[in-house]
Amino acid sequence: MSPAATAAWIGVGSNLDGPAARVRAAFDALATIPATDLVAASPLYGSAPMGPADQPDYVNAVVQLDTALDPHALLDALQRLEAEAGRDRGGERWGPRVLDLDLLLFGDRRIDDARLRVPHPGIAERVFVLRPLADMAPDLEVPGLGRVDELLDRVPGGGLWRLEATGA
Ligand code: A4P
Ligand code: MG
Repeated sequence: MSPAATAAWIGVGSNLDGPAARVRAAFDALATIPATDLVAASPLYGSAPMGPADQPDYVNAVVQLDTALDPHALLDALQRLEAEAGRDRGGERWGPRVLDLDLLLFGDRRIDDARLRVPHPGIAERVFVLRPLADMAPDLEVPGLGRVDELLDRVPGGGLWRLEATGA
């Protein structure tokens, strides 16, 4: 990747239609984004749903990319992959989905416009984001909020379990 590449961190979530396989397939799909390398993927975690409780448990993970795209072009690519996975954008807020790809961090950038907020606004409250992020980069600085391991210490730890490599 060129020297201009930026480290981008993506939250991956699914709670429908074979979620663990969906998350693993998303790792492969993320690796096909143009001008972008997949650097690392976290372990998979099971997690209790945030939002409406009458939906299946989630599988969550985090991926580190190295990208020469700008953040909005990367968001376009993520939304394309969600659509290809059969994501129906008409569902209720925080309702079930086959694939959710959130742009968590884009280098040390802070972005707040009509399409994109980075760091992702939920990052500091979500154990299913912070735990896998801490597996890969505990000392990473979340712009304006602090280190990943410190943020993780401050969120309730329940409702999250590590899945085995072969887990469903
Ligand atoms: N958008 C703005 N900033 C971003 C960003 N940093 N990354 C805009 C991605 N998108 C961003 O997103 C709505 C709009 O947000 C996009 O069009 C984009 O322009 P969406 O993915 O269509 O909507 P959504 O995902 O239904 O809503 P929202 O509020 O983003 O939900 P979240 O935060 O994605 O949460 N429980 C567990 N255990 N695990 C989960 O992964 N996920 C959700 C969804 C609910 N409960 C969960 C989990
Ligand atoms: Mg989302």
